[in-house]
Amino acid sequence: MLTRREALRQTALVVLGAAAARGLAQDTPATAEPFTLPPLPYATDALEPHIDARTMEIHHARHHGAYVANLNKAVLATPSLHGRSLEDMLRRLDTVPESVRTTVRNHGGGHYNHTLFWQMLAPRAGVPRSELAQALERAFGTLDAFREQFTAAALRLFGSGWTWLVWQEGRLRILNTANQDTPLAENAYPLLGVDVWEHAYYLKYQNRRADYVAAWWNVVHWDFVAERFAHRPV
Ligand code: MN3
Repeated sequence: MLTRREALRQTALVVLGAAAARGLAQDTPATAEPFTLPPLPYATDALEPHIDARTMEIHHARHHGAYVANLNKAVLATPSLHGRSLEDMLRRLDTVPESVRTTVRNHGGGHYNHTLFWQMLAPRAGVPRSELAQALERAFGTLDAFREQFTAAALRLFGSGWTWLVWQEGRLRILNTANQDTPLAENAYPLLGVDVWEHAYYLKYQNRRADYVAAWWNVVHWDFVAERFAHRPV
């Protein structure tokens, strides 16, 4: 049985997911800006001390904002893309006209990845819920072993990119993507991801990515991850 508080929280998660999904679908007609920067689901200082307010401000408004602006410019200039969802474009990049393919890959990928990233964070981390916890244990042995393998993947990623926990070919996997490439392009469904671009941590942690990733575990929104796992594609 769900307590009332849990039920309210799940409703909030679903509403939040729906709001973010709207940001990834295009409004018609195509004259308007097709994609919008979703608001952060918490205050910029909510993840202190693990992720500082200034980093969150710049990361959300400027970096994510620029991905949205550049994606909109490319889509508006390309009539064959009008009305297509971002997920569909990223899943089938080969169907995106060559003139804007790199822009959609980088800036569309940036919009998709960051829209998820904000929702994957919360001031209080919680713990993986039972179904997800059991699946993680089956896949990686123990929850600690999962954390260790995920952290190791994030530290070994050279340059800019993301480390993900994904559902791919019927199993849980850890996946690294370069730059703003998305798991969608690898036919994988992202459950949890950490942004390891320096812009995600340099102000507070400088070059110490290991310290950033260690702190990041404290603000993982496990309820959101568990919801995605429960609704993963079969
Ligand atoms: Mn980023």
